[in-house]
Amino acid sequence: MDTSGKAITCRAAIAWATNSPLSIEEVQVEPPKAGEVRIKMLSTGICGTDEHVLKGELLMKFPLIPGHEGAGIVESVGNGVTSVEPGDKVLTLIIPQCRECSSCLNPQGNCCEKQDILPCTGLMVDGTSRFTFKGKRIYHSFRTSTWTEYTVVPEFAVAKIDAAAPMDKVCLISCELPTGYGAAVNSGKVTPGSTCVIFGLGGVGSAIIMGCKASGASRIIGVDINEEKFPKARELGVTDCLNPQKLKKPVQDVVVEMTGAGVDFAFEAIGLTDTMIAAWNSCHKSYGVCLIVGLAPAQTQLSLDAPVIVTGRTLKGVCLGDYKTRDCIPQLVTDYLQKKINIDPVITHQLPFDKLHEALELFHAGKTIRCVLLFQGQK
Ligand code: PAD
Ligand code: ZN
Repeated sequence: MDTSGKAITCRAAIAWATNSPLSIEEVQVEPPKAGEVRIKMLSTGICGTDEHVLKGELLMKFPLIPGHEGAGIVESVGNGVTSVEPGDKVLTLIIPQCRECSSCLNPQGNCCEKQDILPCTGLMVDGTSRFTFKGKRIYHSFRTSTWTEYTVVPEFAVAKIDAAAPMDKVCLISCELPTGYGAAVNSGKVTPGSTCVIFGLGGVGSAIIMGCKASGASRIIGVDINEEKFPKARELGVTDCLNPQKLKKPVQDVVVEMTGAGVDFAFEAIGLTDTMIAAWNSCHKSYGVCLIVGLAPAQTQLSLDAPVIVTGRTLKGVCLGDYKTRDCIPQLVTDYLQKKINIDPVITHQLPFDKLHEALELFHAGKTIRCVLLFQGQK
């Protein structure tokens, strides 16, 4: 049945308010307007950023349809869309690439000004939503909203990928893999023989391990309070695992002792200010580089010991691994198909979308690295 130009009724997860249960409901998804793309979702991940949304740590408008780490097939396109057409396999991009703003035009920048995270409007660029439930407006999250059978996304937040891509897995290449892997290879430029510490061994931390390993780091220390994450971290390349709750001293002191004078590269992939400071203090005073990947709660401040900044350490924020997303993410999918990078080890669970609640329980219990939700048409 040709659905183009018509509203589609489908199932979507609605988060009604912060810290309250989601429900899967029948929603109406409007056709894409000019410059927009409607996508039939095939798979989506559950990322730490989605958890920040559900806990109210970002200033979002509710009710909303969560999710951003998505893979699907273009169902229809609005006027003026030229980069994709119905039938194309695509990934949704939480960090878009408009190719017009100051970040996009600068060779070093990738945090496109059309992103809808900081701040979040919950709306498409024209200030309206494409989702309704019983006539009531439902907000978008990050102009992606992937926990739904159909979504509408601006063209600049869509990456067309290889037609051979396995759609039950590659959703992770929309956020988790590039964020972590890119934090190591692009943002940090981890060097062969270097020492690294990674705070947080979840999905993003696991991709950081892969990037450090691929860069030839000789020692990779993994830090997590959930020791169930350690076996996978070791499998991916972590050489030493630390649980800060079991140490007699602050974890940063232990890392400095273990490495002589601090690591070359420290990564924070949790999103807490305390662990950001611990990562900073784990770095070598003179040449250590501290990379903040985790997203701290809205309106929190980072307090650093100011005098030691002049010793030469670098503090760097990481936005989606510094990739210009539409330019680079399709290549990462191709690299995966050519076995140059591997996302398979981080996919610990795959569940049908209907089992979203079970997936969230597993995530909250710390049992998953990444759980991929599969929509109909995908197993
Ligand atoms: P995740 O929940 O899979 O992993 C977080 C890990 O941190 C888990 O293994 C936890 O056990 C561990 N953890 C929690 N508290 C502590 C603590 N106090 N000390 C040590 N370990 C702890 O999340 P994720 O890997 O999907 O995301 C991690 C962060 O990265 C999160 O803040 C998310 O918002 C952010 C992110 N940033 C970008 C970006 O572009 N910068 C992109 C994607 C995700
Ligand atoms: Zn831009």
